[in-house]
Amino acid sequence: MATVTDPALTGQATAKTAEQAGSGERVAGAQSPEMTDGFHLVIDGLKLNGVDTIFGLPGIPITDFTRMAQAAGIRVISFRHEQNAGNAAAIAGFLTKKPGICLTVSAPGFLNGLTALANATTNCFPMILISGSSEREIVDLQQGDYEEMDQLAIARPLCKAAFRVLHAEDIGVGIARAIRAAVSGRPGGVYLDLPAKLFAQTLEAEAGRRSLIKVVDPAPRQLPDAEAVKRALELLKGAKRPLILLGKGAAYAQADADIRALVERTGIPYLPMAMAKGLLPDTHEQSAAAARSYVLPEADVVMIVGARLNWLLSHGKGKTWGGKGHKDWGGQKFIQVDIWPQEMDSNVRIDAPVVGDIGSCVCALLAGIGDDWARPSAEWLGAIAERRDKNVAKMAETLAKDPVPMNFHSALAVVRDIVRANPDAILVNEGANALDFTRSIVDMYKPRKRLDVGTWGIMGIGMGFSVAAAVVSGQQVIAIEGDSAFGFSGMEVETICRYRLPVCVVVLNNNGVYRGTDVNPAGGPDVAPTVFVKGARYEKLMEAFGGVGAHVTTPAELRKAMEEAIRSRRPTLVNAVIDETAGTESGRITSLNPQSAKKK
Ligand code: ADP
Ligand code: TPW
Repeated sequence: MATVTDPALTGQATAKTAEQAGSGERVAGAQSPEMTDGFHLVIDGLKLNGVDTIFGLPGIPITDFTRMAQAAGIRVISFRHEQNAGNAAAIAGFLTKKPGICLTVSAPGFLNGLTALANATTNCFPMILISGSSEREIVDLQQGDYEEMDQLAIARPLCKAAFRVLHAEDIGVGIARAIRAAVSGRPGGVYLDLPAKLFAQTLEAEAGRRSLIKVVDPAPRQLPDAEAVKRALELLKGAKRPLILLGKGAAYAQADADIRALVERTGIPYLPMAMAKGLLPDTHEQSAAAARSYVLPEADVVMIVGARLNWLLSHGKGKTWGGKGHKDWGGQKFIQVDIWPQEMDSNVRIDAPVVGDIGSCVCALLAGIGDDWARPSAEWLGAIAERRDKNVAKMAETLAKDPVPMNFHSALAVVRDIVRANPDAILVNEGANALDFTRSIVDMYKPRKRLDVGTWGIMGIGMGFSVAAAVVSGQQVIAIEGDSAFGFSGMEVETICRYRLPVCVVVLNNNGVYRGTDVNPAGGPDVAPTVFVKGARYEKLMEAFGGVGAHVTTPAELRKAMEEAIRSRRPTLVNAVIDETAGTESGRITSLNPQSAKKK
């Protein structure tokens, strides 16, 4: 049997004799034990657990590690800023159900990666941030080491679990614990601290091999209780106006066929959250997305699958749900399917919690449904269809317009057509108006094809997500970016060019954050805080690194540039100039801006 330090397996001589490992005074004889070291044990431990890609940025103490990992056959994708590498790892985790790995240097590199780690945890994406760190004894006595920081303590509150490995023989356990913590139960971010000294430690290769762990069943199924399933089905059966809400947990679960069967066999209308779009095609006749403001207050029983009743769902109460005041309950009964028991009752009472992994829960629900399930009344379905058809017709009218200058709608009508013609393409999306309009205008047809700002509404995921999506799927990526949003990770267009990734970035350029029209209230020489350089030529950034740049001002030009990008699969940036007066403050969530009660 090949061992993990077998050179044939790792693509590199991972094991060394004691002499090669540096003990020069020893004469290498037949009896010299084969040696390994911290560098190789980390690589072997990761490979043993199926890690084939690392997203990171080299420097002390991990530069050699990146070389050795590459030599050992791991794909090492090197970024220009750790936050983007971290975002790449996080979304790779979401797409693959395996922890995405981000690798950084100590203190500043670690901190740069930390936002992505915290964001991954918030969004339930499995990732492991591995950072090199400085000398423990100097850090702990605060004696001022190179890049000194107590990284473990800082990471701990921002992730699901944090571990540090001090001895080479513990590397296997450290990696195993990190993997289990990231993917089991509710997925999330894990921090793994590897001090510089650890990499250099040597160990007899055989002892090293024995210390590694191949994690068996890293994300064990969690079967729901039969009683809980029965309770949920009884509640659903008694509903007059049922609704199913699908969240990104449902997309993550990769139980696509069963989820679709559950929706179709019950005949219940459903609403997808942003990253659950495409779990069933957005054009599905049971989609109530275009009648959202009607179904939320009107539904009497709502089954939530892999979504949280957080701000994105107005906490399950208030006017959105038919309540009188902003904290009033609308009277719905809730069924919630989630792997994390503590999610239940977080905002409103959950009448029928179904705790388990979504695959197992949906399977159990399907089994309990049987063949004689009564579909919802024609009255409920008809009322939804009426609103939906009206809203769809209204939107079609808006999209058919061809205003000069181009605006969000006329540009996104093009993107909608392109995505329809390329349903396997992965859409990355960030911005405010650029986000909200894309979400509502561009239909998705397949699961896990829409990646966006998630639970925090974070800017800066764009290029990191795009790189990872292209790397792990090999598919075309289309990134629809507000001009402000793009700026947060824009330098990674070099990374996209370097790895020749099929990414087409479309910057919806309206000269600023939200819009480009604000003026400095004091009338001084500085522009307003939300305003950028007018007429910026973002496409030249892509050209600077050998990619294709296009400057477009009409839907026809936009269509041509996007079609060419997809045909050629070349890195492309389309600077789509739109009306600088288009868009609203904060997009759809303008009401979240605090307003002082004080009279102006
Ligand atoms: P959205 O933003 O789409 O509403 P959230 O991120 O708020 O979705 O919610 C996702 C939910 O899915 C979380 O509560 C998480 O615990 C749950 N979840 C994630 N993966 C699984 C899984 N495999 N099985 C069950 N629940 C899951
Ligand atoms: C890490 C606040 C939300 S949306 C946005 C900002 C700065 C940019 C909106 O302008 P853009 O889009 O991208 O040009 P558009 O279509 O409206 O013109 N910092 C972080 N995250 C968030 N969410 C912000 C700031 C914000």
